[in-house]
Amino acid sequence: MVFPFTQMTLPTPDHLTTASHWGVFRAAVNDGRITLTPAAGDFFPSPNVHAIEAQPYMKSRVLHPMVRKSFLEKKPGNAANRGRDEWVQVDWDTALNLAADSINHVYDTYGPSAVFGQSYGWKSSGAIQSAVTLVRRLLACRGGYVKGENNYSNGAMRKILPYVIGSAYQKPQSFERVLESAERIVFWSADPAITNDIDWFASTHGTSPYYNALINHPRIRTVCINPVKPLTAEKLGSAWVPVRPGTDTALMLGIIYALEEANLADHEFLKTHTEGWEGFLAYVMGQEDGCPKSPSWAADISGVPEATIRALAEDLGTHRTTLITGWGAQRAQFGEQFHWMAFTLAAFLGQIGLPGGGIQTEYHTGSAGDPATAGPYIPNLPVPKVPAIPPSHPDQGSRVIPIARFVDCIEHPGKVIDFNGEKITYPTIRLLVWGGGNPFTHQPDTMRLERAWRSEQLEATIVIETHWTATAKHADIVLPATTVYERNDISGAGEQARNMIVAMHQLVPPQGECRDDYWITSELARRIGVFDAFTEGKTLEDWIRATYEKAAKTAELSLDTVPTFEEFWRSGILKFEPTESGRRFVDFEDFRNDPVGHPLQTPSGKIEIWSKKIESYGYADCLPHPAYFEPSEGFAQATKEFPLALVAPKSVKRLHSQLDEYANREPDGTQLREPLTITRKDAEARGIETGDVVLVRSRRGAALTRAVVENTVIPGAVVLHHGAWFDPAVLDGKEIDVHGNPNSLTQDIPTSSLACGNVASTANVEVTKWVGPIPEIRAFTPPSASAK
Ligand SMILES: Nc1nc2c(c(=O)[nH]1)N[C@H]1C(S)=C(S)[C@@H](COP(=O)(O)OP(=O)(O)OC[C@H]3O[C@@H](n4cnc5c(=O)[nH]c(N)nc54)[C@H](O)[C@@H]3O)O[C@H]1N2
Ligand SMILES: Nc1nc2c(c(=O)[nH]1)N[C@H]1C(S)=C(S)[C@@H](COP(=O)(O)OP(=O)(O)OC[C@H]3O[C@@H](n4cnc5c(=O)[nH]c(N)nc54)[C@H](O)[C@@H]3O)O[C@H]1N2
Ligand SMILES: [Mo]
Repeated sequence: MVFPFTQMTLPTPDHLTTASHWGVFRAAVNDGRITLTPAAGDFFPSPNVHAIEAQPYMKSRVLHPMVRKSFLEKKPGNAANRGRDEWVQVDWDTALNLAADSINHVYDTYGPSAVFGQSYGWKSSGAIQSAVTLVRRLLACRGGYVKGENNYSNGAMRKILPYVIGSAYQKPQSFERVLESAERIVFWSADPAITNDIDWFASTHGTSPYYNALINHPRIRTVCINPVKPLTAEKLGSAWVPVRPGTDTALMLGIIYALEEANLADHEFLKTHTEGWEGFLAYVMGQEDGCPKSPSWAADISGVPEATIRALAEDLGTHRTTLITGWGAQRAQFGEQFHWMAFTLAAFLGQIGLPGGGIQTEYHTGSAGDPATAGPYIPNLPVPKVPAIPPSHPDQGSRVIPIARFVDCIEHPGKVIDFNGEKITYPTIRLLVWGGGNPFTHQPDTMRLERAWRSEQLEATIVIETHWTATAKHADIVLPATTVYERNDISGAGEQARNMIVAMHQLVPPQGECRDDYWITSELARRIGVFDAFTEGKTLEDWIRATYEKAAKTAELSLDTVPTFEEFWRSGILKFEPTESGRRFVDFEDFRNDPVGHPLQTPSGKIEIWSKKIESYGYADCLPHPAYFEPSEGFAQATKEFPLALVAPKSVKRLHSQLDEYANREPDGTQLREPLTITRKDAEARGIETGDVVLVRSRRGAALTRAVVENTVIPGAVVLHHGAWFDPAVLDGKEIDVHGNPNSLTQDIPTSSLACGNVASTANVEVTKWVGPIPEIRAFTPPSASAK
């Protein structure tokens, strides 16, 4: 079996170059060992370089096509055994034919409404070999699939902002302008020192010089409002205001109330640039519900002392203030309220549209704030649009579901839910195809996902993976993909600023029998009868060249000379400098100066603090104005059985689950469990010390972790970072995760009827010292397999 286009006529590179989410690198290879050196222009190289270099060689690599034993014997083969069956190593033809048969069978019998094909996930850098895009393109060519709308990153924010500012995305202000003019910067639920390590394309860490300039800055004072002491606070020496998770909107309301009391609210700005602020103020003052949202009310809920709330109002209200909002607080029940209330607070401060003032909703990731260049966008292969499912189809349901509801959808075909003003009917899902994503890491309530994944309704679960993640271990068929270091590709660098185009050179040969994502999906396309549509007759090399040549046309507008493809491929990097307009950009500047001439794309043309559109939906969980809602779990819901609140933020050592094999690895190779941060007070009450193996339980599941006793979280809350691999084991007849994946504990509920986003914290837990025998960590051990 050979791919028809095998010619490899790419020019020989002068420098080996590669790109990953963590950076752009020059590479050297000695005896198969990769050494990566951050490319010139990377201001703050990732601390994770050594783990990245080891990626192709990790113990957890998938090296051969594998099929679950009972699936191979008879499809779907005891679906309840997914994740605990034996494995059979097969040849590529057998694996591809089996996968193609399953795909064909589901399409021919039920149609595209039975296929969940969103394949959500952070795959690897590289425009052409983006596994998630290739899976979608493949299934679109076969007739379409059920799409997952929205995302796990900022689902609540992206759905609420169009109602508030008329756009889901806010173009970031140039950091130059912030540095020139700001006096206060509030990092609210934002920890850019951690989250700016990566980039959807490849990070150049372009904002690190600006962050460095904030250390001991003579004019700018920084504050971090967060249940967890952020690394950013440590690096910048910021004040840390610990807040109870899920209570920020109460805190913001308290600040707004205090601004009003102190005559510091900018009523002129509210009158000219916002809609519905008076109705909202009635809610703040308690005229709507009899409850004034005073600083003392806010203090009781948020745990932030009343005096601090008043001091914050006074300080922010009398200085040029930028609010930098991260996304952690919106990945929670009622998460929509966080950014709506933050914009409302910024409007009360009246500085939106001023340099160094207002609010930045993207700053903590993708190095937003790095002044924009005129560099081209490097797109993935297109996913063709497909016609709607014929209405008469027996499996008919909505073609699009909110992405984070996919488990609910598998469990409840035909169920009707609210979603952003519409009604969605769940289709009957019978096939999952996943490449480049890890639902056993991203979906809340992993054990509920596992139960749904084991349903007989699913005829097949096909996973294209580089590593034996929990998702791969739960598949029927696993197709082994090369890592970026084993193949060629092309990438942009600098998600927001578009600083570079990077040639991604193959550094080492494929491990085992691994094949490129483009090869795997092309071979599947051949077997499901869509090869020509899928490949358009192009080899990988043709796509790389075509992508560059299209980008070069845009590059011609800003560069004196644009290298030919051959020159680019040999040199590896094409760089773009910030433009003058990029360096001077201030968001909402035109709107501020002339709200009538430059209206926002909202119904009123202004910032909507009261949305008639949302009012028309009549949702109980998203009112016409931003509000505080008490979450179903958290501080206010502490019980004797589950007294603590969980926070599950990003880890400095991983990108989600990626690199986890190296995140808790001792120099001698010993694997440790994921650390759980608990305060001294809470640890002492439980007889727990640093290094103890501790069990964390919630109403949904349990995980074994390693205690770190430290006062870096608000007392009453514990921290378990996102991304430890789910590692289930049955102990005393009950399944527990023995490695520390936080989603073993979280709730799979929608943020609200509006965004139906995912919830990553909003969970009560209890922590106890583990006294039983300590189970082995098997997360990174590939399953053993018999040969066919
Ligand atoms: N509790 C909690 N849950 C969360 C979050 C949280 O903070 N807390 N964060 C949420 C967020 S913001 C997100 S975006 C999601 C992230 O969820 P995901 O994006 O699903 O997580 P990743 O671990 O990045 O998964 C990417 C997978 O792609 C695989 N992969 C990498 N390169 C390749 C390749 O070249 N080919 C193929 N075929 N596969 C490849 C990797 O091995 C990995 O398993 O998680 C969400 N879930
Ligand atoms: N190193 C690294 N960087 C990453 C990622 C990664 O996995 N690793 N993932 C990338 C991705 S896909 C995304 S979407 C972005 C996500 O970026 P974010 O969503 O901003 O990152 P998180 O760490 O989930 O949350 C940010 C902060 O919110 C805090 N927080 C949690 N709950 C609350 C709350 O109720 N109130 C307040 N005030 N704060 C709260 C957390 O403690 C954390 O410090 O990061 C990106 N960058
Ligand atoms: Mo994300």
